[in-house]
Amino acid sequence: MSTRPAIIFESPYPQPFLPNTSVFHYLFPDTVGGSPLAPLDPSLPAYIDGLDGRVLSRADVVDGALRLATGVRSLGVGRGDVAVLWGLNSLEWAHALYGCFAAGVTVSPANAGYSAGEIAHQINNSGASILFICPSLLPVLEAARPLLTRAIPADRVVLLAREAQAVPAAHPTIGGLLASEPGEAERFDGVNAHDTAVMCYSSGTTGLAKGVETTHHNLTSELQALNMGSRQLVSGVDVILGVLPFSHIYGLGMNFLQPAAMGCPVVVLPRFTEVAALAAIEKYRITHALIVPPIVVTLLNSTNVQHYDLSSLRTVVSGAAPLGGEIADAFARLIPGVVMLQAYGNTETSPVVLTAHAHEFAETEGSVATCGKLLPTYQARVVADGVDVGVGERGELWVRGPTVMKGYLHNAEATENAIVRGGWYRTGDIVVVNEGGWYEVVDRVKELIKYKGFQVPPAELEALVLQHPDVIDVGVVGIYDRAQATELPRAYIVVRGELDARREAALATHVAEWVAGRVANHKKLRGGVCIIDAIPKSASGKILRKELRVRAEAEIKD
Ligand code: 4UV
Repeated sequence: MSTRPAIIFESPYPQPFLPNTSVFHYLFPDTVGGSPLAPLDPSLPAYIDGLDGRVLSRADVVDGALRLATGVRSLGVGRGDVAVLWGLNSLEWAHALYGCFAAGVTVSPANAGYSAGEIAHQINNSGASILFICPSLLPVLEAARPLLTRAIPADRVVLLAREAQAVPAAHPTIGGLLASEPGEAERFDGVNAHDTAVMCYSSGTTGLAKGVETTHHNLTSELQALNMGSRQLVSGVDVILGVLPFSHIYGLGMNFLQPAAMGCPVVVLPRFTEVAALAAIEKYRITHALIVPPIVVTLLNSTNVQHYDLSSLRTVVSGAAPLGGEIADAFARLIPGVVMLQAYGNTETSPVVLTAHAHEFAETEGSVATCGKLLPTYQARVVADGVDVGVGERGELWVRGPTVMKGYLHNAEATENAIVRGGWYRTGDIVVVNEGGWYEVVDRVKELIKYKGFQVPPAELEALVLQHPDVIDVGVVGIYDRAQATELPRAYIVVRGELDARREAALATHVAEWVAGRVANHKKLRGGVCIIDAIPKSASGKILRKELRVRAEAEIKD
C-alpha cells in the first residue's frame, strides 16, 4: 500500500447546514419543524401534468401524502417496509412516492421498461411487500409472478390510477386510497434520519444491479448541497421540465425532489418525446431543463425546434453520460440566451457530485466540456494506480461525504469494495481537475455501459446470453455511437459447433433478438452481436473488457 499522503480536494462552496429529518419534513417545512428551508406558499404549484394540465399544489402534495399514509397503513404496510414503485412519470407516481415517505415506507423505484425478469429481480431482492404499478404494466407483472420468491397479494398491488379510471377491480388505486382520512407522517429525526428512504438499483463498478440504500440524511444533505453550491434553481422564477424518468436517481434527485425543495413547479411528462417536450416548454414557459446527451443531439438535429417559442429557457443541464464540448456549444447557439451546464452524479452518491452555478459556466471559457466543481459536503481524491495525484493528472475520482449511500442492500462485500477505508466511494470514473477546480470526466474504468444515460450492467447481459443454447461464452462491452451521443451494448460470443458465414450472420441476429425479448428497451444489444473464437480472459478467468473494447473500436473504424 502507498505511503504517499492523500491529496484531498475540497469544495469551493460554503458548507450547508445538514438537517436530521425526513425528506418529507425537509421538503415541506410547513408540516413540522426540523427543516432549514423556509415554509412556502402552500398554493404554489408543485407538479403539473404536462399532457392534461392537472396541477398538484404543495398543499395537495402534503394532503395527499397524509391521506395515502393512512391508505398504505390500512393495507398492513408501514415503517421499515419496502414498496416497489413501477411506472412512467405521472402525478400518481408523485403521490405514491410522498405517500410512502409519509408512511415511513422505503421506496424502490423501477424502470417502466423493465421486462418480467428484471422487475422480478428488483421485487425479490428489495424484499418489497407492496407494489405501485402503472395499469399498463399489469401483463408484465403477470409474466413475472412465477419468478417471485414471495407473492404480493392483489390488494397490495396498487394501481397508479385516478379513481375515475377504468381499471381491474381486484386492485386498489391511488385515487381510491386518497379518499382515506389524513394520518400522521412518520418522523425520521436523529439516528433514524439514517434509515433508508429510497432504493434505486445500480450495478456500481461491477456485477449485477444492487439495491442502493439511500437514507433520508443522504437526500437532505444532497438537496442542501445543491442549494448552497450550484443554486441553479430560483424560487418563484424557475419552472422545470420533468422529462427524465423519476425512477432513475438523476430524475428523482434533480427533476423531482430538488424543485420541491425550491418551490419550483415541475411540468411532468411520462417520457421524452421531441414534440411534447418542446410544446411543454412553450406552453408552461419552462426555464430550466435537465436532459441527457442523446436528447441534446436529438434537439440539435430536430427540424421542430424553430417552430416553438423556447425563449423562456434560461438553463439546460446535461448529465448521466459524457457530453462533448462541441455539442454543448452548438446547443447553446441553437437556443440564444440559454446557458448550457453539466452535472455529474452516481446513484451511490444521492446523486450529484459535480456541477456549478450557471453564471460560472457562462463566464468560464471551456467549462461546459467539464462537469463543474465539487459540491459542498464532498471531499474528493484523484487516485492513479493506488497513488493520489494532483491538479492536471488523470486518476479515478474518489469522494466522501454525507451523501454517500449507506451501502448495497444485503451485500456487504460489494459495499466494502465500493466504499473503502476512510469512507471513500470509488466512482470508477477517470477525471482530471484543473487549476480552477473544474472536473473533466475523461474515461470510465468500471464495467458499466450507459445507453442514453440508463445503466446497462454487462454482467447482467452476459448471464442472460449464456442461457442461450448455442452460446458457450460471452463478453459484453459498450461501443460509442457519435451520431446518437451514446454507448451501445455489443456482445462478443463463442458458439457451439462449426459455422459457415451464412449461419454465423443468422445466429448473431437471432441472439440479438432473443436478448431483446428478455430485457428492457435500453439493454438491447444495439451495438450488435459478434462471433469470435475465444473471449479474452485473465489468468483468474476475468473477462478482459479492455481488449474487447480495443477490438470493437478497430472494427468500428474498419
Ligand atoms: O448511477 P448512475 O446511473 O447515475 C447517474 C446520475 C447522473 C446525474 C447527473 C447529473 C445530475 O444532476 C444528477 O442528479 C445525476 O447517471 O451512473 C453513474 C455513472 O454515469 C456516468 C459516470 O460514469 C457515472 O459513474 N456519468 C454521470 N454523469 C456524467 C457521467 C457526466 N456528466 N459526464 C460523464 N459521465
